[in-house]
Amino acid sequence: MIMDLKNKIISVIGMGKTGVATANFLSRRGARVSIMDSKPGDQLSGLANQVLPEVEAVYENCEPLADSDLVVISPGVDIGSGFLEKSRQKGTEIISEIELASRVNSAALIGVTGTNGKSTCTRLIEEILVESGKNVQAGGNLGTPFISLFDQGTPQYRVLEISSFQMEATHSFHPRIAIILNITPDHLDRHKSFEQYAGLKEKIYANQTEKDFLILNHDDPKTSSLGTNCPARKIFFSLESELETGSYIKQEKIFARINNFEGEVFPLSSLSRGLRWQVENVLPAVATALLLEIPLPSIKKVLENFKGLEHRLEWVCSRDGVDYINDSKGTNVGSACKSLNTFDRPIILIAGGKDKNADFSPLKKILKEKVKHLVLIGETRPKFRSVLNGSFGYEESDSLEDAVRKAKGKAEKGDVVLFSPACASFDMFKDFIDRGNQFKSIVNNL
Ligand code: UMA
Repeated sequence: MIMDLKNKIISVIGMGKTGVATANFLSRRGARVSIMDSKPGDQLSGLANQVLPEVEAVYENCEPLADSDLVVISPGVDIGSGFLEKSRQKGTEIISEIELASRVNSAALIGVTGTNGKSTCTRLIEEILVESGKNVQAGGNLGTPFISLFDQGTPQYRVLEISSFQMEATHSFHPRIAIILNITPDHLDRHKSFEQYAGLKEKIYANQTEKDFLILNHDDPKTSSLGTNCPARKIFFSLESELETGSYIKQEKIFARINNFEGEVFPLSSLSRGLRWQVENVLPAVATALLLEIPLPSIKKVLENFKGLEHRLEWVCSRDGVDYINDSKGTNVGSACKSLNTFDRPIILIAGGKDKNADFSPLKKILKEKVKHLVLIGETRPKFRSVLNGSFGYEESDSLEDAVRKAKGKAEKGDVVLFSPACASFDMFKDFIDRGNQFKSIVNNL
């Protein structure tokens, strides 16, 4: 569904990565584009300088132009925002950048969604396809907006990490292979309920047909039962059960039964250090590769050498026999629980940050099972205090540096110091990247 953009009046909301790429894309195709942001120009990142001169930039006001033919919103813009009301009332179409890109895209899409593990799975699929000689691009929530990929030519495959934010105002997204890794509560400060959040994740397969594939986590009760009305072929992955169709773990090895392949893929002991703690995200990538008939040697080579992603269960260093792990991307409770479950050794956990209206109570049980000592930082300290309500001891710190020192003080040889905040970062840091980098720098200077 290629759109006729010539001379169309289009308002793009948000002057971040997505908005700037979208505005320039539309302008190059002949649209009359305005880009607006709620912030003043001097508070925006340098990206605003990359807006083409033909595009009108509006600051401190993100209301679309009254005569807009189309409004395109960035992922950070809530579809329910008051400043979109007049456009809604007028019946102006409001779409996401993912929707716009979907209407233009002609490459086969692989879409990866879920609450946790999306980035690792996306990158892994990209690397396996590249290794086997395929022409492939990766992007989406990962960092490079989908719309930016069109500047890099048309590949055979586009592998996209898709967030719940990006699925608001998206209708045409149609991946040939859709993957849902897991669904646990997150972003409940933006979405009204867990059901609404989960519904946005489920939209990933809304347009799939019997020619497509839907890969689901067999071990996650929320995802294993999805897709009953979806005509795509369902493929499962599991850490716990041997599957008739899908990828799974048996006797410490990855096995698969997919297409014409049946048998062992790879021993867990040979997985790269970056993947050893991410097996759950490796299985759907293996399933995707086998569905696309990628030869086994290419899969094995990537599984052996994959570096892992920064800020996701990232090993920083060992000091006095204690491993320090940066999991700053652990921005929700489900992610922190997964990370805690990864280790079979005593854990000193540093957690806390900015609240996303999360329910912390699922942490209570796992803290008792896995955590030797807890150090809390950030804005959520009072909330943790009331949830734990004396059931679990902890220390508090006003700074990350102090928290790391307190954690070090409690750690003994063989322990893990895990920084997995379970919260957003914006109370004390620019973003989760800044937070992870500060953690690494503090640890490296211990
Ligand atoms: N803005 C407004 N009005 C609003 C909201 C935002 O004007 O109501 C403006 C802000 O002032 C800012 C700009 O919009 O200048 C930012 O837009 P944005 O938040 O959409 O950020 P982008 O730079 O375009 O980055 C987005 C994703 N950001 C979010 O989803 C919040 C990036 O995901 C993604 O990598 C990028 O597009 C490329 O696709 C980040 C993220 O935190 C990493 N994602 C969440 C997560 O992973 O948990 C979903």
